[in-house]
Amino acid sequence: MEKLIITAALTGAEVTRDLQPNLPITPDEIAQEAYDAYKAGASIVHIHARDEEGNPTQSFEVYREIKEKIEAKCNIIFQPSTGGAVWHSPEDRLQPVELKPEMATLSCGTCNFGPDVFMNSEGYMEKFASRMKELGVKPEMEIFERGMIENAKKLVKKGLAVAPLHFDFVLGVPGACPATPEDLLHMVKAIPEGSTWTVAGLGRHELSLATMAILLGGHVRVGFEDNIYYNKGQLANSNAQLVERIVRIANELGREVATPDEARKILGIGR
Ligand code: KMH
Ligand code: ZN
Repeated sequence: MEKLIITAALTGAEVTRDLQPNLPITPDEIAQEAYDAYKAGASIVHIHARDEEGNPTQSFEVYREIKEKIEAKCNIIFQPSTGGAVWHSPEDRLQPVELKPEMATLSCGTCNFGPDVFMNSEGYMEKFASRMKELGVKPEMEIFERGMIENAKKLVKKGLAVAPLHFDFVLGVPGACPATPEDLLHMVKAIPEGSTWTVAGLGRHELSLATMAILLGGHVRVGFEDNIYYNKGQLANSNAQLVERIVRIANELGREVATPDEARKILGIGR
């Protein structure tokens, strides 16, 4: 089995310091948290930037500062969000792609997102995909619902994305696909042969779906964006603490953990 790629989703757009006092917000805090996650075993960091008030921002400048600060510390793969927050415009969301990161997320359809709607029309998905292709940015296809896999395949068919694709199943968003083992299996069976995949189970589902992914040959995303707890009622101390647990489980189950360079090879980055 391929080595395990662990992504640390450090901040997200929805979590606040009131909910998780250890949430990294400033570029310095995010870079330090990325470095700690890297030392713990993460090979990708999924980044959401925040402005000086702590609100989500898709500012090119803030992402640039974060990217430079992380790169000064380690060679972890920098993966900015193009999902942003539900209220960001598509134009704003696309800004960090102009930094030409090795990877960026690409949400593959519209769904309910708690009380809100996370809008991803076909036209904008195509725009995001083609800009990423032009700049040589590997998209991570964010899948919140089963039909979104078909949207991702359509991007390949239209020549806007290149197979093999890398998918991230984000399961357990209120209003979208639940995070049961059966739901994950359904998703895994639906992606084209040769694809790679990771799973981000929300809240208490993070650990069970991560363990399934380790066993099934998939990859794992953990972090405060998806889950702020270590155990029921016990907040996590850091993103690194959540990464460390995945490394321990992988070791127990006999799955080796990938370094950033090994992750690059598995994902075909920089070929
Ligand atoms: N914050 C969500 C509305 C991504 O990063 O690409 C979208 C999101 C997806 O987090
Ligand atoms: Zn995100």
